[in-house]
Amino acid sequence: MLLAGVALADPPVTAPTALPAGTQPAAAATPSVATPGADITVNGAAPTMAQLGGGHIFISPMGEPYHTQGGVSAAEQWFRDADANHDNRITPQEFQEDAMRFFATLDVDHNHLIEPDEIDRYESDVAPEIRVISTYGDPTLAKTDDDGNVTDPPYPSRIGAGRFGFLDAPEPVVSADLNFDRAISEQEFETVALRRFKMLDVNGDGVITRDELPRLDVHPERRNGRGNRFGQGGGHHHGHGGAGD
Ligand SMILES: [Ca+2]
Ligand SMILES: [Ca+2]
Ligand SMILES: [Ca+2]
Repeated sequence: MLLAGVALADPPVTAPTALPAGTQPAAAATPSVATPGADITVNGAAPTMAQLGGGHIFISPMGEPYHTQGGVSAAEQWFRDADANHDNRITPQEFQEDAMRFFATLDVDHNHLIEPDEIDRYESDVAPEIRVISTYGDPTLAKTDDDGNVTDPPYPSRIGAGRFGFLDAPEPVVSADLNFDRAISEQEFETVALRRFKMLDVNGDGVITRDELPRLDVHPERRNGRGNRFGQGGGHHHGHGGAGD
């Protein structure tokens, strides 16, 4: 769809002089925009209207897995769901409501806490993809020099859920346990949601728009090197998956 829009904005040059004398160049003033399913207007379109990229697996900032089959990316699907009033901005309230809706799905026994058995369920049943922790780089990027010395491929910069989301949070639910009592309260989850909101509101204007969100790889499993523009270059974690050294 976007490509179609680009093509419209930059039409092939056809020689207007080829028109027979007296023929009105009627179509010129009204370029055809009858692209099927096009809900994006070219004129004055806000940059926030561009869909979020990325692949078909996405872990939301609060840890909810999204899977899409085609069409929109999983990140885009999350944005649309979180943007409850569909104004292309996610407010802190919308972000927290999205978080607490997800919290309720994790709080199986409805005691307003996510406790260890519910964390286990989250990690093994709800979002098993976050457990696929690889500390090894893409083997196709390994280099062998003339002497046969092999240079390991670069380590991936993200592990766990961090490979599928905007934030470098390998386990976004457990990391909301602010007081380390092995349970996540509603208040903790809300507090952490607001913190994560602020991290993603890069320009600090109080709303999250699509254009300020980090770009996601289509193939996050191949992500390595420096990661995206969200940075985290400072050794936020060390890629050993908590296995102990
Ligand atoms: Ca909104
Ligand atoms: Ca519970
Ligand atoms: Ca913002």
